Amino acid sequence: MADLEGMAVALTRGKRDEVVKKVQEAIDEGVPAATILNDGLVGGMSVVGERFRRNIIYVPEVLIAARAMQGAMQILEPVMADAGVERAGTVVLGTVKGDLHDIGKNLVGMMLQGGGFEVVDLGTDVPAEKFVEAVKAKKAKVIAMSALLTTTMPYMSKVVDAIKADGLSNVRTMIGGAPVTQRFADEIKADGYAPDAASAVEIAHRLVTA
Ligand code: B1M
Repeated sequence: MADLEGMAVALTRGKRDEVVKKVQEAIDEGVPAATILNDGLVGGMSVVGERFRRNIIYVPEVLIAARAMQGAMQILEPVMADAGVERAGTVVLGTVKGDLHDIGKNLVGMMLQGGGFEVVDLGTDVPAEKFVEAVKAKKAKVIAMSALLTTTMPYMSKVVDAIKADGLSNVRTMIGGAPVTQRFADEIKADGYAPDAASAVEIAHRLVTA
């Protein structure tokens, strides 16, 4: 019988091969892809996110769990596409122009993927036009921006303004990164701010359902 609980536990421990094996067994037994995703993988990644937020585990453990999640998604994604499983939404993610820091941004991307989102990662040094193009091309609901430098933070407001100038009123923006604060998010009229990767998932869910 499919072991979704064991899958979630193996994911929290970053046991990639075990997670992939359990996902394959569940697929072979005909467990719906949405059940595997939500009850097994997303459940496991939520635990990882919560432990990370409470400083019970740190960046390396999250990266190892995320690697296991990615391995599982490689075999689950085609099944999900065939079954027409809806993702929580699409998030366009990137570190803003002038900024090359991507470790935190990558963690956010992995946690969002673990939270059921499709993530379009534009990488680092991303100009406003590229965010706008991607959000249109992918019909994304959320743009998530990262900045690690006090000198690149202000660029986030250019992206927020570009979204508004393009009339994309249904697209929500969220920001994060070490120097970024809720106060700054309010100042530039971003729709959300997340202090860490785990909270980014909660904020993204809130923004897509708002
Ligand atoms: Co740079 N760097 N760096 N750096 N670097 C900092 C940020 C700095 C604080 C170091 C220092 O001086 N103490 C400083 C910034 C000072 C400032 O602006 N006030 C700095 C500087 C000055 C620079 C250069 C200018 C140095 C130089 O060349 N003179 C240069 C700039 C290059 C550029 O971007 N144009 C530079 C270069 C680099 C490296 C290339 C060497 C390397 C980056 C490698 C890479 O990312 N691939 C690097 C690194 C590693 C750091 C430090 C040491 C670590 C950053 C990191 O990865 N943290 C950093 C000092 C520090 O923070 N202790 C520093 C771990 C990561 C998990 O945390 O990114 O904060 P973080 O992400 C968190 C949250 O912030 C949040 O979630 C993550 C997980 O919880 N989060 C989001 C992040 N993005 C989010 C988005 C969200 C939500 C949450 O929603 C959308």
